[in-house]
Amino acid sequence: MNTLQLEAQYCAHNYHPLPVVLVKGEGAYVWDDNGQRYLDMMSAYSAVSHGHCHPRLVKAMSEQAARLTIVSRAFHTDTLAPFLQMICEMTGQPRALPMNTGAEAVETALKAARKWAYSVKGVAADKAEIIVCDGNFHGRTISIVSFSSEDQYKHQFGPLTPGFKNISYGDAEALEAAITDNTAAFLVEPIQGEAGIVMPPPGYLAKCAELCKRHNVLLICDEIQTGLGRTGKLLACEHDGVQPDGLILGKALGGGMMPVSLFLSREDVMAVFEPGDHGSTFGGNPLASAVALEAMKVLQDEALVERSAKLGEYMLQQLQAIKSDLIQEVRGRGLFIGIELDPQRASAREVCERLMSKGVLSKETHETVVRMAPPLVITEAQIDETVAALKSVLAELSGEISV
Ligand code: PXG
Repeated sequence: MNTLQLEAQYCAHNYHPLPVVLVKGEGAYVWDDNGQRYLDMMSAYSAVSHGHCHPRLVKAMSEQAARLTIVSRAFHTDTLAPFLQMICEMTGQPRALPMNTGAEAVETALKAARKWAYSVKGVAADKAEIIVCDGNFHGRTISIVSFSSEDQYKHQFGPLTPGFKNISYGDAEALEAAITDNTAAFLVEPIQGEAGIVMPPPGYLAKCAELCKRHNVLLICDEIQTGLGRTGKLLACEHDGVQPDGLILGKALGGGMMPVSLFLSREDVMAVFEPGDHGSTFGGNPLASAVALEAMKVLQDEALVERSAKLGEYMLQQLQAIKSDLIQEVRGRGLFIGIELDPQRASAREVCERLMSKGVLSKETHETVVRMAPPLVITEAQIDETVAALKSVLAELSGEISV
């Protein structure tokens, strides 16, 4: 049996991966089990922003792995505080609560918002509401899928968790109309990644921040995918000049080496957590903290945020210059780009399959969007290679492309 057959036999079928078996990665490249090299335009949905197997991160991880890995939070360790100090100073958030996966950090934010609503804002018991957006993606736990607008994410996973109110994304007036005295928080992605790199109108987040402030509602930004340089700023909310009351980070925080996530917040919000209220066996462990600290240093030392802004603009221009009637729109910010195809004429899955045969790995988001979110260490020449491969795929598919 080959690897694909073995996985098909033993693994739950909750994914539909492209038929490639990866065995090695370095920078923006990955290799399959036949020695074929690919450019990675996915970077694990932004988790591998530093590139694969970054030498400094491999070193930090192996050194820490040989020293101390997991002790739980029952004891202090010498790695957690320096990591949290650095990320708090970088983001301007006074305090952080460490978890592992993105969904856990989102759950942490929801718990913080509810407890803050009861203990600080004065909402009556069990009445707290959290406003979220249609098209959101915040993870896969029961509570989080309860407020997804995507049927498949919640179908037959009920009973669902109450206490959430959906509004349309990008509509600040809808937010104002949805706020009541019981509203604890507004949870939002500055750019919706899983919905297909959906960008709200300019100034949306700033308007939301103003409304939240006026109504004493917490603005919580899920920057698990958009944060840490992906959109050309350290945080995507900076494009709107917004400092959220709560911030959720994950993915690239772990340097592409391991799951590390955080909920960061204001003092009065984080103060709701007392010993025993919340936790995680692995959250903030020495291995994760050492790797994440080094990952943040690499981000600064290699100016990856600035690189994302510059190369993202270049890539967007190159992609927008492609003349193909299969493309409806190319949109994005920094190295976070979505290519929307005409659903009548092309399927994003097929484009991704053909890109793979030309040495470029990407993944469709819904049926119509091809994602381009490479490691931030990608070079201009590698972007050119990707754009050339895409042009050639589109030419094959339409038989009529002029550049
Ligand atoms: N928030 C956002 C904005 C995300 O993109 C999560 C939360 C959840 O993170 P975790 O670490 O719990 O997956 C994400 C995750 C998938 C999948 O296979 C998830 C994401 C992107 C693509 C696929 O569930 N984003």
